[in-house]
Amino acid sequence: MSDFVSSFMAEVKEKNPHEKEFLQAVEEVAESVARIYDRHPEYRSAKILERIIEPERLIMFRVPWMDDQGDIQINRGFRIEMNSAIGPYKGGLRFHPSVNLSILKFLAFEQVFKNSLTSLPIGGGKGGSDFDPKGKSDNEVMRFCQSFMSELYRHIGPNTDVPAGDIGVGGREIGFLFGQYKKLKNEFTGVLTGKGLKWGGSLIRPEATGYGAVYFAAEMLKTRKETFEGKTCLVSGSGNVAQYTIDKLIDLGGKVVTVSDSSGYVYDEEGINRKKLDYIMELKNLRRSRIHEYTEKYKNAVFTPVNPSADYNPLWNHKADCAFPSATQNEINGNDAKNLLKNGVYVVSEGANMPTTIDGVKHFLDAGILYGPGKAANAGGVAVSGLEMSQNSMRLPWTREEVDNRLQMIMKNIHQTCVEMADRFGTPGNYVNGANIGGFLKVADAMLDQGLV
Ligand code: NDP
Ligand code: 2IT
Repeated sequence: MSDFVSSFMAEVKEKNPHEKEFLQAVEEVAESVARIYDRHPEYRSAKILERIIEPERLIMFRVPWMDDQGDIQINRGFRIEMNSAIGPYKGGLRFHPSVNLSILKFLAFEQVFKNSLTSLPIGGGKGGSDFDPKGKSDNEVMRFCQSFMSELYRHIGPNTDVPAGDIGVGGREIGFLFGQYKKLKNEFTGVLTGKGLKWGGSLIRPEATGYGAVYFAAEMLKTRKETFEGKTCLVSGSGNVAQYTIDKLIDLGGKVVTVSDSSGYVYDEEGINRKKLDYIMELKNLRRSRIHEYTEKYKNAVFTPVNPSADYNPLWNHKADCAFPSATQNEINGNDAKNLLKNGVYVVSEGANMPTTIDGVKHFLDAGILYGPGKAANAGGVAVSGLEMSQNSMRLPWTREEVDNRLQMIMKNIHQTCVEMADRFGTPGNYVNGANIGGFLKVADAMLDQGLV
């Protein structure tokens, strides 16, 4: 660790002692920014990184709602408006019992760089609640969303802050949130993305994160003149990102052998074909059920429960070529990274945000594999959100092909930026530095232009 990074991190730790996920995300970026500061003292003297790590605004609020039994429930709501140098705050909402300030600050921080990489005019934000949608009725989810929006509506707007989905927030939740915003503001605007297709949503938005993670991996493979044809892939998660990652991998000739949720994972040696993927979508999206049920229908597949506090996750210990972590943060630790490498994995494209611990990242970088960090590899979701905003502003929807072509172009450009920046700053092939530096420079220049605000 350079002197700059250790003294900078010591200060950040002192100010945010309990925010371990946030500190992890900042440390990784600081290592890359140190390279920029060495060559460009103007960013150092303007204290750009020191400013970027402080949210422009942080909103925290009470979310009271009534459950189906008539009992009062209280959750906590958050919105972190992290950086608006290049556009309105933009980023998802996460509803999950683990949500806290550290997790949302890390996500908002990552979002700033990710959104910058998309080349669209979107700043960074994130929000959510410790509400757990699991096991709740549609009416309970609706009442919660209405209460959440009854406070959030005064802080957001199509030119101010545009939330979207993340873990636990999909089409159903965006619908309830949009309905309440529209009622309170008496305005039909593009204030949220991931909307339904009949009321302002964009084609390809549901698919975008997963498709984008595969497009990014395809670009990485291209640098070695390879394709997905015949490659075995490990995918974690079974939600939005995992489903469309599998969809695109099937399209491109890959063989996906795993899928998971927070209770464990399924290994299907024969591979998940389109029919099986349809079943996963039915299980997760319609029946809102658990992934182990997959093995009740497809008897050759094996379900293994996973203990989250174990030393390693057996999902990452199968022979494969590629891995697409698509569940949550820190799902690949140092042991998992070693297991992946031992099993022949040489392509990792992160659909999830920060799924790999710092130790795990180090193993991937030392091994020189094709490792695409989340802020680059999963930027397709927010990129198509940006395209949804454009279509809303024009009041003109684009076709599926138009949006998919733009998504492919954006992922290609992000890949190119990563490669060029990694080269220019002396670490060829290091997509972590490439993404951090590429994302940072645009935001930093905008901040310099706009003065000390
Ligand atoms: P979903 O809610 O649709 O699915 C989440 C999946 O991850 C579920 O299978 C869930 O299992 C599993 N999961 C969630 N938390 C944990 C945990 N603590 N341990 C193990 N498994 C867990 O969310 P998304 O697919 O939208 O999001 C997945 C990841 O992708 C997140 O990191 C998110 O930040 C990131 N991402 C999402 C984007 C989007 O557009 N949606 C864009 C860019 C990144 P279970 O059902 O058991 O909870
Ligand atoms: O992490 C992410 O990029 C998202 N959850 C999507 C954000 C968005 O605004 O579409």
